[in-house]
Amino acid sequence: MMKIMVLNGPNLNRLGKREPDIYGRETLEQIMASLESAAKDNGCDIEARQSNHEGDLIDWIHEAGDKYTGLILNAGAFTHYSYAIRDALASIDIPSIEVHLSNIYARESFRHTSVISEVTIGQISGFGSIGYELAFKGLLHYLKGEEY
Ligand code: CA2
Repeated sequence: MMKIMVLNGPNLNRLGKREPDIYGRETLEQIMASLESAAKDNGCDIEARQSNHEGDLIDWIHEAGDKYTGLILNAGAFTHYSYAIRDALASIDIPSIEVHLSNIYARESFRHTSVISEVTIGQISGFGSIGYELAFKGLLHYLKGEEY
């Protein structure tokens, strides 16, 4: 059984409450429930966690590297400047995919940089909540060793 860790970073627990034009109307719980059901249909287990704290995310990245098959990560604003999260991703041997609900390249210039994308196998940005399922599909494809 493949086990996928899904991590969500700062402020993503506020989804569905404000800025629906940018982030949609679904809550994080609803988005994770849809992902879990899509994963179950493919015989995969999802462990979804959210934290507003960088250290929690780093500890969970390490845990994913030790105990999981793959990692899906929306690091929120840490994406743009956290070398510590980047180093954590570089320190594990499982594939990870970066997800953003919004198109970070169509927003403020500080969001155009991702310091983590070099150490992930790919990035999904701008497709809203379905982005997590696209990332899951890409990860599965990669883990099965299929060609792109
Ligand atoms: O588009 C994404 O998924 C982001 O990772 C979301 C982060 C942002 O800092 C990144 O640049 C792009 C922020 C999440 C904030 O979520 C909110 C939810 C409701 C209301 C306000 C913010």
